[in-house]
Amino acid sequence: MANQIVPTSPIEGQKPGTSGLRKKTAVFQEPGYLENFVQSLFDGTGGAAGKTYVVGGDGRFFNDDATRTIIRMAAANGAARLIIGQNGLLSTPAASNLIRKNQTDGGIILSASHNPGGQNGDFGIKFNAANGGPAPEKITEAIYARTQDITQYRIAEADAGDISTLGSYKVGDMQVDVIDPVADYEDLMRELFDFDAIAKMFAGGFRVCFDAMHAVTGPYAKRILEGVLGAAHGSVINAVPSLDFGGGHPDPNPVWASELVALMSGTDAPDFGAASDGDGDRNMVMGRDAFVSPSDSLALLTAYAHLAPAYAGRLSGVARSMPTSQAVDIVAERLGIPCFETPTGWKFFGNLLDAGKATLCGEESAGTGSNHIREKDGLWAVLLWLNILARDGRDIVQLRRDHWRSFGRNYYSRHDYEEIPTEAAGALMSALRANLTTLPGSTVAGLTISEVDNFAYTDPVDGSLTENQGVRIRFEGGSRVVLRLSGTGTQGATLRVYLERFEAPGGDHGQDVQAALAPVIEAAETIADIKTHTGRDKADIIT
Ligand code: G16
Repeated sequence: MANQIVPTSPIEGQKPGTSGLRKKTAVFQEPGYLENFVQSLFDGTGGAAGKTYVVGGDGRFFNDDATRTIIRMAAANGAARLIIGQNGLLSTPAASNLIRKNQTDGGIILSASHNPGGQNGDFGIKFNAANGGPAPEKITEAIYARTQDITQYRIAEADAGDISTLGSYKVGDMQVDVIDPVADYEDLMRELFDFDAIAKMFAGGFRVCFDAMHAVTGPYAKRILEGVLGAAHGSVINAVPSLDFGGGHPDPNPVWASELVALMSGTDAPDFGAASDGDGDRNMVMGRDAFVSPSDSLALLTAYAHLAPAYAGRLSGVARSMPTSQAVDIVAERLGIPCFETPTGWKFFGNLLDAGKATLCGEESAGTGSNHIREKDGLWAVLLWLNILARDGRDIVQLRRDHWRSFGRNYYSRHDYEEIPTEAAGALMSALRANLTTLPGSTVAGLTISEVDNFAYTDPVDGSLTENQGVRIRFEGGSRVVLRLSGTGTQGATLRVYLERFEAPGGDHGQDVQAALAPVIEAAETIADIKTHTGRDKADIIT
């Protein structure tokens, strides 16, 4: 097999963000853009020679072309074997599972997650390490460093082969195994959950609606929920992955999953609703007319995980990202297990999971997962919920009400200001950081500031320090505001403002979330001077 060695030069801006490299699809289509990054990925991780990788993506526009390029580049770089999902499809959790199960050297996942797809949408590529988790910063830094001094890339002249047919073939000396994307994942879910109890619940008339949002989870949910567990035919909607996610925004929150929200508030609403994102790692769950916030979901799953066979008596600890509400901390305290607070980004859970310090992890950004893999897992969260409901007997709304009664409620919301000029966003954060020591003691919107800090995290396993992860403002009485800039946007900057107010057990717990948070919202807007810096009167997206 002949290989081409193509001279190239560094392309600016190939620094991976919160979750891999994300750019407009058109940027990835520019000559050499993908190739430079893939070669840097191989070079920055000690070369591809003799290695085995899992490769797959969420099926968005350019997934197929990118997969073929990666096959030819892996072959030219001497990789021994690639394990590829049929048609280049793999959900992020399924890829994480395959990396672990086959003990590969890592995986290359093609996705921009919940960002829109299509020719005018976004594309992305991320590298997962041999533990199945997102590459830690020392690896992404090494890859980025390579993008800055790259001089050539290698690509096989041979065709990438047929990735639409299950089976094995060779590209030069490299073996390519095209596998069923769902089978191994289905096996894993069977090991974790009480499938009999869930099947019995469905047979008894329990109705579910799972919105796959035209993204990769469709085939997984269809096979497992409808095929294996016997949910009614049609329980999974928008189940066929499309190149542009049906023109939608595959982000499972009440704004973008509006079709599901409408269904769940109709007169004939199913008992349980759920949605997942582009690459299948995020989830949203709902009861009738009731959105369960990701932070509450993490707290409730932690409180009831013992009803699932894999977690009964096996919770060593729990972890949440810093902006995620503190609802789970209260559960952990009552269970007598540690609760870790990490920076945003699933990669920060990897060491805790590997070291057995945490069993369940979650983030406000609709991610929940466990030690079964090293990624968050949308369908896993849905199945854990179904397992809990099947074994507990209460519906999700009642279960949550009872939980608040016993643990108190953490009212929670996130306000996003999107596509603001990068300099304006930077100035807002700098101004906040400049006031860390002067703010405590002052009263804003009737709330007295008790503590302000710029969150830094020392990993308890390897001691690595990650700084500048967002500004935390605490108020007397337990309310909290966190401000940080998103690491996943592709245009300008996105300011995220996370708002939280605790209402003790025995309270009303039934207030409208935005109304309950009104003073906290006012305080956040005033302290950060959001209007002056961004020119915006209100957030673009409120979830
Ligand atoms: C990624 C990360 C998550 C993170 C989320 C939001 O999710 O994997 O850990 O919480 O981004 O990040 P940000 O607030 O920086 O935009 P995904 O689903 O996009 O891979």
